[in-house]
Amino acid sequence: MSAKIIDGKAIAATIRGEIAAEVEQMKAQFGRVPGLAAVLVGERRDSQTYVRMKKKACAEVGITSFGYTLPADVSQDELLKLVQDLNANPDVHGILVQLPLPDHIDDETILGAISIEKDVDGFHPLNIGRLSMKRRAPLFVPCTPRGCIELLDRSGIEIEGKRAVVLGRSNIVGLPAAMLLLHRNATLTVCHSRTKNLPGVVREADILIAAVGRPEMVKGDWIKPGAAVIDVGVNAVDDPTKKKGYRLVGDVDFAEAKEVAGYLTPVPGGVGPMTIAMLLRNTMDSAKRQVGMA
Ligand code: NAP
Ligand code: L37
Repeated sequence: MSAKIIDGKAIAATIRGEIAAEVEQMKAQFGRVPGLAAVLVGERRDSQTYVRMKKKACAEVGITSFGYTLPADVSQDELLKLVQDLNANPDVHGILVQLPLPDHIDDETILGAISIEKDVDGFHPLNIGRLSMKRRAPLFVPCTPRGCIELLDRSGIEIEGKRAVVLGRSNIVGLPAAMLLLHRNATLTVCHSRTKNLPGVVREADILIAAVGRPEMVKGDWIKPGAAVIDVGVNAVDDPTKKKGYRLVGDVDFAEAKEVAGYLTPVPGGVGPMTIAMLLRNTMDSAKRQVGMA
């Protein structure tokens, strides 16, 4: 059997089209467009790339982006001051502080300072708390986990009643992805670095979300035949045949998994583009709430 490859790039393009139409409608009805502030601290290459891609995606759908690049040694107070200014700015409907932040800055303090109405990354403790409780709706769902669920939904994969395994429990991916699957009535197992017999646990999954940051760790014989496999990992591995000297691989061994899984996301072109599409979606929804558009 060969898995159906879920085309995240195409699904993300569809979503961007939906958002562009809503931006037009907002412009016509309210004379306003959504605004996203993207804050980048320091010079990490990966973060620079992602923030650049996010700004470009904003421009493509008609969302105004405001970029703020701060030096790695900026003080916590200065960053806090910027967040407070953005909270007060009526043209900014969403605030994204790209993680990870330098070590001398306490990310909990910064994320907690973002107005929850503008927390389009969904990392404010109140949004995470609501995400974790029954019958409480967060204002925003974190982008990458939301993108994973959207890929399942738009591929017609049922979640309710299924055995779901999330590999990884980070604050930004694994944990919120697990909470979303629980809300959707999956029967959930969360694995991490202390899990015993990982292949055996993963093999029970009808739905697998892999977010460990270990290149091609999940092998074909870990996967239940027919399972839906969402590969969140974005790992650079050396490859002298490439112009850049590296290529990107996921946390799943794609060639092996393709022969076993029912559905599989590629890397690149799977979850990554969805992360950005969901950021636009959250920013659009935030602007709609703030201008009073239904
Ligand atoms: P992270 O903060 O490093 O968390 C990794 C998680 O995996 C931790 O819970 C860790 O367990 C677990 N883990 C690590 N090694 C393991 C092992 N050998 N066996 C079992 N569990 C193990 O990473 P993250 O931020 O969640 O990111 C994960 C991956 O997703 C990375 O490749 C990252 O680049 C990618 N990512 C992609 C997107 C996207 O949009 N596509 C967005 C964000 C991240 P412990 O908790 O026990 O340490
Ligand atoms: N929302 N996302 C949000 N907030 C943060 O603080 N760190 C972080 C975050 N992570 C993030 O932006 N990750 C991410 C990862 C991959 C892509 C985009 C965002 C992506 O589009 N990846 C492409 C390949 C990109 C490349 O060629 O380098 C892909 O197709 O997977």
